[in-house]
Amino acid sequence: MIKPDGVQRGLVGEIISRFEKKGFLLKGLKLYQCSKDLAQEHYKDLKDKPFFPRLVDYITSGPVVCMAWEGDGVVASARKLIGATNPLQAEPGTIRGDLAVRTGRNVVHGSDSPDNGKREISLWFKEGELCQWESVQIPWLVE
Ligand code: IDP
Ligand code: MG
Repeated sequence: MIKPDGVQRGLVGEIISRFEKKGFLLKGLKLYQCSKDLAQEHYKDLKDKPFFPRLVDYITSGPVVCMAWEGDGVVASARKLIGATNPLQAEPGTIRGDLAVRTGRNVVHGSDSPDNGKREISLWFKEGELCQWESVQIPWLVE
């Protein structure tokens, strides 16, 4: 997901492009302004953290871009492309390492496990919003 700061800062194309160029397949995409309930549910594992209310305010502060990406090892690989939670510790070359400076404005979210990926897709996308299609690039990406 591209967070509201990524949308406001005009980074949508840049961020989508990094996942596309890597070779993952875009199966779902939408601009979406989420409710506090959805933000709280999405981040429920962090509900006891002191920054939780600010996190919910941040994620609901403007539209986000919801994305569903498919590919071998996509969850772990996307986390590497995204970089460390604190952008000042994220490696150069990662999205957060290149494009952000604060943990509380780190421009992008990525699911931390395949199970959470499924959970988050079902939270953020409705039935029928994902597209099933096969890329003509597959034989050039996978031997
Ligand atoms: P992740 O996004 O790298 O998976 P998590 O620990 O799951 O990191 O935290 C979720 C989000 O909560 C972070 O991306 C960041 O926006 C916010 N967050 C995490 N730790 C802090 C903090 O110490 N201060 C403010 N915001 C934080
Ligand atoms: Mg996380």
